[in-house]
Formats: sequence, C-alpha cells, structure tokens
Amino acid sequence: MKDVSAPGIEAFKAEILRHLTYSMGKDADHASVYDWRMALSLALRDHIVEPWFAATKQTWDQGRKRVYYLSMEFLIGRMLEDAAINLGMRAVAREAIEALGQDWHAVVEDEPDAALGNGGLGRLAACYMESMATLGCAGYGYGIRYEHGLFRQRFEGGRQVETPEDWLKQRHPWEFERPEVSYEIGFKGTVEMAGGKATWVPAETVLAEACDMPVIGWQGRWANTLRLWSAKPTTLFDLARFNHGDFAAAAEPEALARTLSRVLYPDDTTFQGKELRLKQEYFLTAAALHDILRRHLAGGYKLTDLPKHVAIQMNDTHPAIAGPELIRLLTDVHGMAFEQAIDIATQCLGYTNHTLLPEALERWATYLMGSVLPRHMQIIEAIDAWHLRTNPSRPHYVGIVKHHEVRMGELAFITAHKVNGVSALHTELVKKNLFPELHKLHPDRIINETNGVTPRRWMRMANPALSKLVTANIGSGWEADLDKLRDLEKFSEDKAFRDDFAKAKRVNKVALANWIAETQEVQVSPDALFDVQVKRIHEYKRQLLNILQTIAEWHAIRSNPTMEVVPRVKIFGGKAAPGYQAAKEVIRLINDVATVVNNDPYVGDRLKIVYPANYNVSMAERLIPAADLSEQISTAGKEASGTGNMKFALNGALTIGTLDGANVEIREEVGADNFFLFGLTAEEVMERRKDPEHARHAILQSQVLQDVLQMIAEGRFSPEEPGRYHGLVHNMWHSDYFLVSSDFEAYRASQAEVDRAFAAPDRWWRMAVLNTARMGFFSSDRAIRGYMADIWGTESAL
Ligand code: NBG
Repeated sequence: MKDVSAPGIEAFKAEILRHLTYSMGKDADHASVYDWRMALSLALRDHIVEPWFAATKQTWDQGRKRVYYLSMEFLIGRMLEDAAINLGMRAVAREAIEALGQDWHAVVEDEPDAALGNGGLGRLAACYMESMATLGCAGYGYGIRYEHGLFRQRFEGGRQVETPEDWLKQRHPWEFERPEVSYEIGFKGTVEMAGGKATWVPAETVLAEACDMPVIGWQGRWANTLRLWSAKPTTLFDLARFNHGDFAAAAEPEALARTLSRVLYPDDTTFQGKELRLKQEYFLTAAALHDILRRHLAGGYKLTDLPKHVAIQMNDTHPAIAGPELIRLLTDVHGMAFEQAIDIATQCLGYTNHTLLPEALERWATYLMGSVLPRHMQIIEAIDAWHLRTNPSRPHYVGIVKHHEVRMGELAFITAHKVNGVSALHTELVKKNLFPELHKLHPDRIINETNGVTPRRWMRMANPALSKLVTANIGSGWEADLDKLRDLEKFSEDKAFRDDFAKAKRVNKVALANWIAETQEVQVSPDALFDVQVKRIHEYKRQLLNILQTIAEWHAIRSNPTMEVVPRVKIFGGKAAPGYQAAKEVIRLINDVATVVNNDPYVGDRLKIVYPANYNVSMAERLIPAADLSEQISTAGKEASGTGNMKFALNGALTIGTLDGANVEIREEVGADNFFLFGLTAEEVMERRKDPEHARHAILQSQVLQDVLQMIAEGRFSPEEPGRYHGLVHNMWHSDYFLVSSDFEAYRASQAEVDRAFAAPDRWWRMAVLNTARMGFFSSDRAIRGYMADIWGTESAL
C-alpha cells in the first residue's frame, strides 16, 4: 500500500478553504468555530478516503478473511485530532488552521464526543477498531448509530441530574450515509411450517440503514469501516391519516421505527429485561448478518465456505442472538441442514465475556423472546436440544433455556468456537465460577485475551509532553511497537531523565489545574499529589472506600492543624446509571464532602476534592496524563479487567490497587515494588463473606472508620439534612457486600505508603518511569494480534 504523503501547509490551507466555501457555504469572515471545524474535518477526511478504498480493494482482490466485530457500544470520543495524528498530519493541520486565524484547541474542542457507549466495554471496542486498522486486519465494526449517546451529567446540589446527549445536533463530518445499503428487519409475528420448512412472518418491520465511518490506522497504511445502523420506517408515513388531518397518527410509523436507534441504554452493570433492548440487540445483529452474507455471496463464495472468509466476534452477550439468526438464515432462507448450519455458525462465531456480575448477565424471559423473535426461540430450543444430544453427560441444570429464561451467556458459549475472558484472573473465574460445567465439556474453548489500549490515542495524542520526551530518548516507533518502551528502563537510574519525566508530568498538571480553576471554581496546586479515580460509579468499584479514606485524612488534618502532610488533590469522575440509587448516593456524598473540605480554612492546600461533572473520553484525555496516582480499588473478583488502569500506568501514574482484573498483570509487568497493592484477594473475599457480621467486625477493628462513619451519620457533610446518609451508614454496618470496611485499614496503610513515596521524589519518579517503560504488553495491538491468531484465524494484510 502506498504511504499517505501529507500535503504542504499552503496546499492544505486551500483544501480547508475549499470545504469552508463549498461544503459549508461560508466565507472566512463569517465562519464560526463550528464551520472551521467542519471544513478542517472534511479536508482531513479526504485524505482517509484513498487508503480506505485501497484497503477495501486489497481485501476483496485477495479474498481475505474479514473480521466482523459486533458491539452494542463504540465509545469513540472525538475523531478530528486522532485522525490527524494517524494520518501524520497533526502538525500540518494545526499550522494551517492557525495560519487561517483560528485557535487549534478551540477547533478541536468544538467537536462533541461520540458517546455511543457506557464505559470500558464500549471504549475497548473503539481501541480494537483502531488497532485492527493499524495492524491491517481486514474488518468491520458493526454497531448502532444512536441518536442520543450516553446522557450528560450535571450536579444540582451535589446530586446527579441527567440530560439527553445530542451529538448529532450538528452534522457529523466523519460519516458517510449509505441509504442504498438497507435491510428489512422483522419482529414478532408467526412461524409457518410447510413441508418441514419454517417461514417466519414478522408482524413488524423496520429498515436498518447503514452509515459508515472510516477508521484509519497508524500512519494511514490501512483503514477499516465502522458501520453503524439507523432505524428507519418501512412505510414513511400514513398519507390517508394525514389527509384526514390526524397528523400525529400519520407520523406514528416513523416515530415507532426510530425509537429503535434513539437511545443507548445507560447501564452497563445490570440487566434490564426490556423489550426495546432486545429489539435493539436483534436489530444490530440481524442487519450485520444480512450484510455479511450479502458480501460473502457477492464475492461468489459458497455458504459452506463461510468460516474461511468470515469471523464474527460477539462483544459480550448483547449480540448473542447472532448464533440463532445465522442458523435461521442458513436453514430457513438458504435451505441448509440444521446440524451443518450449527457447525458453520460456531466456526464463525467468537464470544468475549466482560463481566461476572450475576446481575449483569443477560437472561430473557422465554415468553418475551418467543413473542419478539418467535422463530429464534424455536431455534434456541433446537440448539439446546442438539447440545444435550451431542453432550449426553451434560448435567440437567446446565443449558440455555432454564426456568423459563433464555440465558444468553450459555447461548453465546455454545454457539461460539472460542470464548474469551479479558484478563488472566477473569478468564480463570469464567472457567471456575461462570461456566464450570460447559468448561468441563469443552475444555479448549475458553481462552484469555487480556485487554489493551491504543497508545496512539492514549499516549501520543493525549500526552504530547511525555510522547516528545520518549521519542527524544528512544526514537519514534514505539507508537506501533509499544514493547520498545522497555528502552526507557535504563533511564530510570538517570537523574536528568527523571527530572525531565517529572517536568512533562508537571506540564500536564499545570494544564489540568488551570482547567479546574476555570471550570470548577476550585484552586489546586500542581505541586500536590494528583490522585485520580475516574470510571463508572458502581459499588464494586468502591468510590466509597476512596471518599471514606478522604474523610479520614481531613479529620486527621483538623485534629492536628499543624500536621505536615503530602498535599493531595482527590479527583473523581464518572456517571451512575440513572436508576442506580446506591451509586447516586455515593456521588452526592463525594460532592457534599468536597463542599466541606474545600471550604475549610484549616485545611488549605493540603487537601482538595474535585469532581467535574460529565466524565467522558475527552475528559479522560485531560485527566489521565496529569495523574500521579491511579485508583483501581475494586472488590477483588469483580472487575473483569479494567482498561483505565492501563492508560494511567502507561502515562506514568502509579497504581494503588487490589489484586483484581488486569491489575494483577500490570503489577507483574511493572514489578511489585512499583505498585501499591492492598486488600483481600478474590478467594479471601469469598471466605470473608461467610461471616455474616464481617462488616461490624471490621468496623469495630478500626477506630478511624468508626469516627468517619459517625461523622457522616451525624450530618457533618449534610448539616441541612443530618439524616441524609443514615441509610448508607446503616448499610455499611449491616451489609457492606463489597467489603469496604474489611479493606479500609489496608487501603489507608497503602495510602500512607504512597505519601512516603511521593515525599521522596527520586523514588517516586524512578517508579513512574518504570511504569511507563514496562506497559508495552497492554497495547491493544498485542491484544488484537492475540484475537487474530487464537480466535479469528486471520493475518495482517500489511
Ligand atoms: C467491562 C468490565 C471492565 C472491562 C471492560 C472491557 C462491561 C460489561 N464490562 O472491567 O467491567 O475492562 O468490560 O473488557 O462493561
């Protein structure tokens, strides 16, 4: 493939101006920041099209196997700067737009985040798309083009308030609409049997219409497509009713259809048996499979050759209806025998599990599945029966359909040839606790693919200061070969390098402090330790543990006003699912504590708490490079992997964490001495829960925790409503499922160790350098290479 050669600044200025004039219809004197951003984006996009075409043509000409990544979420964030960097055009773009009198940052920050995901699962899909493009792995992402992505978060009196997100209010310059690529997707109705052949006659139909976003890899050497589906009505509107003056009724079919791609479900930790959600999942999956089969047949290939040309990855169970749908298409539509269809489907399909939380595992009531997808319900039962037939030793309590529910995990397992966990520990727990019997029957099926993150976005783009320092010392090339960072190890003993490393961190901290001053009405000192916990708010992630320890620190300072402490800024970020009351209470508590602490004259700069609202990908790009300490403190056994943990350590933050998810592997890579470990292990957690009074016992062991809980219960942080946290405190004493009290003292001791390390800069920066140097393993390129070799059976085209 030919290298993309960047145009000169003058030439690129002309390209921007051409789009300003002819695409936006504006002249330079009247253009807004939005107009300039659009013109710049479109000018950059032009440079993606050629490599994109070339990659598609090459895949086609060579009859390459394609990977199809099916995901209900793609949390891609902003695209402009990322595209510019991967095209090798960031400098040109910046100089050109500045020569045109515009502020680069203002233009870049005008872009709304494409927030088509909740958290880790969606962001992982975005990193994987970028790595597939970087590695020349021919692939498509398939998702839904939600009109409204994840809700916007505001705080009112410290409480989370949700408002709809509106990323498509303005034009989205990175997509190409493909109205000609559309499929009819059915729901409900009946199944007619004739001559041993089943025909599903849906009662409702909508159109799935494609919208393509090119995904450009590093140095523009390859590009793939993220194809997102919008729901459109099959009949535009009811003209007869309109003519009778009933305008609302006339628009009904359209409104109903559009509901399907209207909103992203904002919860990633609990399963909600909502009909609309099931319909969304089927909508995505069916549209994708139609598209996959159409492309395969258009290539002149036989359906029996599908596994040679097609690998389909199910990102969690959300698209797990793919098995039954593919079997339905192969049998009902193409006349293949059932057993052969199962064989082909399983050879194509792979399933990634992302959670062990029982409340998050999808189970659909059989009556709902039977009414929304009647034919699929029959096929699911046939798959279950076939599996039992071919595995007669299967225990009676194992299976897909049990207790009037369809278990999507079991369905995905049985219809996939590989099932993978997302960290070494998680994969072992998937084998041991989630699918123990299926694992026994299919011992080679479960494998591990530890998550990864793309260094292009999460270091090169988000952290120019550190990127420059790294390149200056070890040369470029690390962006696409992250193991090269090992060359930095030797500099950990070099005082001058450590100083430069600390300086790069400081540049980022000053920038963050300025942003905090402008947006949060709090002044923080860049000399303080920046201690950051950003992620979804969930009980298992234990933001509560963090804020309780913060209260203890505050109390210690108050009790001893002249005490010398390592100044800290505690930074929180994250959204709670709108219906998740316990998580929302933690948000309010953090904000209440912040109000008291930040306004306490005794405390001054020694402790500050900052919680900017509406954490998203762009905010992550701002916070992570400026962090000194990364909080990864989930109850062991609950966090499948984590990927934020990787981004922080890569950017030279030290981790305080439990032995959970990928923390285990991060600690192995960076070295136990360079990681602040604390807390119960997954096994100890299970053991500890056997004591029904574990919470009370732990609290009675810690005077500090007792004092902290006492202050909260007395209303020290909610004087206007002293009883506000009675429920929370009661729960801490009597239930505390996530073992906050049992880990409290260990966490506090570990935080004290953090202080000691930070107070000794030589030690701290040596550790920080070693973290960055040893994070190569966590590149999403490594992860995708693993998927290609172990699951997809594909090779790089580059
Ligand atoms: C999340 C896990 C994280 C993990 C990401 C990506 C879901 C269902 N799971 O620990 O909680 O890092 O998936 O694998 O969102």
